[in-house]
Amino acid sequence: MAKIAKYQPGKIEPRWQRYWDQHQTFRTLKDPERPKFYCLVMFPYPSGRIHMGHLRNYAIGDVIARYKKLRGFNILHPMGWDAFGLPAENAAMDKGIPPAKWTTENIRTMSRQLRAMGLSYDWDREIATCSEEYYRWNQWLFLRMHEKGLAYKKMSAVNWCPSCRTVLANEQVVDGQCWRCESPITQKELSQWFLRITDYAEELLKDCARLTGWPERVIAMQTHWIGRSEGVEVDFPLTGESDKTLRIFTTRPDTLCGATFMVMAPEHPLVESLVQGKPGAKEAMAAIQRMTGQDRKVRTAQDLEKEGVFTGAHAINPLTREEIPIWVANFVLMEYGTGIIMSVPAHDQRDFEFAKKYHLPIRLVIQNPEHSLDPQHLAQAYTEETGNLVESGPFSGLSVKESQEKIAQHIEKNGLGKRAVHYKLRDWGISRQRYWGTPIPIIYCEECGIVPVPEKDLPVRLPPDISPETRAGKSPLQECTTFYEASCPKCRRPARRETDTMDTFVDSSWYFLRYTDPHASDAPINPQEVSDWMPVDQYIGGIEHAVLHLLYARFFTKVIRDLGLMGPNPVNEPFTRLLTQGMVVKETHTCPRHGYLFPEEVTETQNCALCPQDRESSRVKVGRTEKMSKSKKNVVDPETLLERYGADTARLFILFAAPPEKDLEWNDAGVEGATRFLHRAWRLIHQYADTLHEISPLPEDLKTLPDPLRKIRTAVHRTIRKVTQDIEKQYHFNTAISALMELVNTLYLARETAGPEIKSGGAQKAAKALWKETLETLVVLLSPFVPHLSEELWKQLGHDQSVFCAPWPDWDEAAIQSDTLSIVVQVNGRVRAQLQIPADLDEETIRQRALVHASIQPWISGKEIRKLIQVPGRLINIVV
Ligand code: ANZ
Ligand code: ZN
Repeated sequence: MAKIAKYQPGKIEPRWQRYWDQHQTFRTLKDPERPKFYCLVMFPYPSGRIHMGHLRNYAIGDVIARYKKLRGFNILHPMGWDAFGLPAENAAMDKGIPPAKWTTENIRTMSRQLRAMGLSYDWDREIATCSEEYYRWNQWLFLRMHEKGLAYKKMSAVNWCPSCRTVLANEQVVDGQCWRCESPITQKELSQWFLRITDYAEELLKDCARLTGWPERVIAMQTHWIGRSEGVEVDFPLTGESDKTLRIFTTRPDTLCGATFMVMAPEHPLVESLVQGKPGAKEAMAAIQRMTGQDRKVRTAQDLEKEGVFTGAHAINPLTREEIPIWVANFVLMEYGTGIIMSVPAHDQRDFEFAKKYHLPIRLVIQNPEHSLDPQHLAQAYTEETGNLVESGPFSGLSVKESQEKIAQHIEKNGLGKRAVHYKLRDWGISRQRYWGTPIPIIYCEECGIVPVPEKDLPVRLPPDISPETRAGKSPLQECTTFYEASCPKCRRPARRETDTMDTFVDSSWYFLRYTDPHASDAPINPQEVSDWMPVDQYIGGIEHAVLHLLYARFFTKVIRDLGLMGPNPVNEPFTRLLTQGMVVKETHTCPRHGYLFPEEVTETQNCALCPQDRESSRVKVGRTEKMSKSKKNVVDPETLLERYGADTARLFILFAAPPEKDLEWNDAGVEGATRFLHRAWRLIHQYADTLHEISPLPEDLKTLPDPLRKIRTAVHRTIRKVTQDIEKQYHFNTAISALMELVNTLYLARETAGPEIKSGGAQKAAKALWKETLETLVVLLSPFVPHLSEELWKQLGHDQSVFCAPWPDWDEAAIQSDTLSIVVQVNGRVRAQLQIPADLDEETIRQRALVHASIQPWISGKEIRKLIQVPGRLINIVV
C-alpha cells in the first residue's frame, strides 16, 4: 500500500501549472472532427491586483472551458487586458509614473495572480488594448466607419469643470460636482466625434428576440435603453406668422385636443427668436440660460423640480384651432423627439404638475370608464389608455385605441404632420480629451478641412512620455507639439492632428473578434478564424456591463459584418449565451455610535474600544452585507486566500458558496469547509491509487456484481448524471459540488464493506475494477472545479496524460435505475398502498404519486388533507 502522503496544494499547484505551460495543454486547437466552443470572460482593467469579483468571474469561466474540453470540444478560452483608461492617467498625476509603465506593471502582477489560480487560458492569445498592435486597428476601423458615414463630427455638450478647466467623463461627475475639486460642473459645447449607432437601433432592438441565451433582465435593460416609441409628429402653426410652425412628437395623438400649451427645450434654436421683443424677454433668456446649464441626469429624474418660463409667443392647436401659449421648461430635452412637446396636463403627470405650478389650463379629453372624473377637480393626471374621448370634436366618443388611429390618419391626410418612430438611443460620442487612449486618426487642414490619416500611416502613435506637469487642465496631447504638429496628407501643408482619443469602450467592442487571431498583422480580423470561432458560445461578466459594453459590442459586430470583414460565416450577434455573475459581498463591521467602519472582522467579544472616536463601551455592530469594496473596508484579498489555501480551495469555495448568478456571501468557515473536503477526497483516492494501476475492465454483465458493489456503482452514476445536468442546465456548480461531496461520503462508507476486498492483493477482479472506475470517475468529475488536485490524483491512478485529455464520463441509465424503493402509503394510519418507485425520485414527486395513486384516491378525494407525514424512502401517512 502506498504511503499516505498529505495533500499539499503549495507543492502540487505550481507543478501542474508548469506542466500545462510546457505541454501546452490548453493551446487552442482546431481538430476538424470536433465541435468548437468559445468561452469568454470579460477581460479586466489592469487596475493593480485582482479582486474577488475577478476571481469569481474567471473561476466560473474556467469550469465551463475545462468541462467543455472534457466533453470533446475544441476550446477557445482567451484572456487579455482592457488596458486604456483614466486610472492610469490619474496614477501618472498622483505618482508621476508614466501611464504605460504603470499599466505594464499592473498587467505583470495580475497575470501572475491569474496564473496562480490555474486558469486554462491560451496565453499565446493574450492581448492588451494599449499596444500599438491592437489600437492601430481601432484607428483602422474608425477610418472604415468614417468612409461609410458611420463616424462623424458634431457639436455636443460635455461636462466641464471650470476650475480644473477640463472635460469630465460622466462617471467623474458626482452629484453635479467635479470628483476632484468639487466645483459645480457646467455643460460646454465642443465639437466631437460620434459613431452612428442609431442607424442600427432597429436591428439592435429586433435582434434582442434572438438572444434567448441571455438573462431576461439584461434584455429588458437593452430594450429600455434603445427605447423605441411609435407616435405622431404634428405641426403647430405660430400665431401671427403665417408660415412658421413648431413640430412636436407625441405618443398620444388621442390627447391632442387636450393640449393646452406647448413646451420647448431650453436649448432649442428657435427659443431666442420667439422670446425676442416680448415683454420680460431679458429675464426669460436669463432663466433659459440657467436651465441649459442643468445636469442631464437631474433633468431626466422623476422627481425633478419642474421649472419654466413663458416665451411670450403663442401657437395654434391644429385640431381645436385654439391659441395656446408656448413655454420653455427644464423637463423637455433637446435630444429627444423634436425637442418640443404639446402639453396635455390632464393626461400626463409631468405636464399636470407643471400646469398646477404655473396656473395653466387643464382639459380632460379622456373619461375614465370606471369612475367618472370631474374635469374641474383633477387630483392628478389620468394616464391610463382606457376610456372614451370627450371634448374632442368629431373624435368624441371614440375609444382611446380607435382615436389614436383616426387622429393619426387625420393628421397625415391634412398635411398636419406624420407618423414617426423615435428612439431614446443616441449616437455614441467617442471623443475623450484624454491621453491614455487610442488617438483618433484625423488631421485638420486649413485648406482641406477634416482629412483622415491614410491607412499606410497607421498607427497614429501615442507619444510615450508625457510629463505629468502638462496635465493640469488640458488634455496632455493638446500640449504636445510633437504629437499634434502634422502635415496634411492631401496638400502637405502644415496641419494639426486631432488630440482627442477614443472612449475605451471602443477597445472592448471587438476584442472578442480579435482573439480569434490576436496577432494578425494585415487586418484587424482574420476572416477564416473569425468564421470558425464566432459567435462566442458563452460570455461571462458583471451585470454592470448590461447596457453599454454589451450594446456597443453588438453594434460593432453588426458594423464589422456590414464592412464585409467577417469572412465566409458572418454572425449577426456576438454572444450566444450570457451569464452575469452576482457580486461578492461581505459583512461590514461598524461602531454603532459613530458608524466607524472597522478595517477587518471584529469578534463578538471585542467591543468598540477600537473605534477612534469612542474608546469606551459600545459593542461592535455587525453591519449589512455589502459588495466588497475598499470604501466599505470589507475586502478580502484573493492573494492571501491563494497563499494560505491554494487555488483549488479558493475555486471550490467560490463555486460552492452560491450559484453563479446570485450574490456570494463571503465566509471564512466556507473556505475551511472547502479545504477540508479536498483533504478528504485526496485521502480517499490517494490510499488506493497505487493498487489500481493495471486492472482488467469491469465484467460485461454488470448484474453479476455483488450487491454492495452494485450500490456503489449506482451512487457513482447518479452523481455523473447530477453533475452533468447541473453544469449543462444552469451552470449550477454549487449543487454539482455538493453531489460530489455526497459521493465522497458514500464512498467512505462503502469502503468499510467493499474496501477490504479492494485492498487485499488477491481481491476479486470485479471489485477492483469497480473501485477503479469509481475513483477515476470521481477525479474527472472534480477536475473542472479543482484541476490541480485532480491532475495529481489522476497521475497517481496510473495515467501519464493530463486528466483533461480524458473523456467526460457518461452515466449508465441501467445502473441508476437498478434501484427501486418501496414506499408504504397510509391514510389515517392504515396501510392502503405500496408504491414501487425509482430510488432517485425527489420527495415532492413521490408525494404527488402517492396522492394520485388509484388505491389512495378513494380514501382522500373530496376530503381536506389535514396533515401529511413523509418519512423519506419509507412511508407516507396522509391524515384527512
Ligand atoms: C403628449 C402626451 C400626452 C404625451 C400624454 C404623453 C402622454 P416616450 O414614451 O418615452 O417616447 N416628449 C416628447 N419629446 C420629449 C422631449 N424632448 N422631452 C421630454 N418629453 C418629451 O415618451 C413620449 C412622450 O414624451 C411624448 O408624448 C411627449 O409627451 C413626451 F397623455 O405628448 B407626449
Ligand atoms: Zn490640406
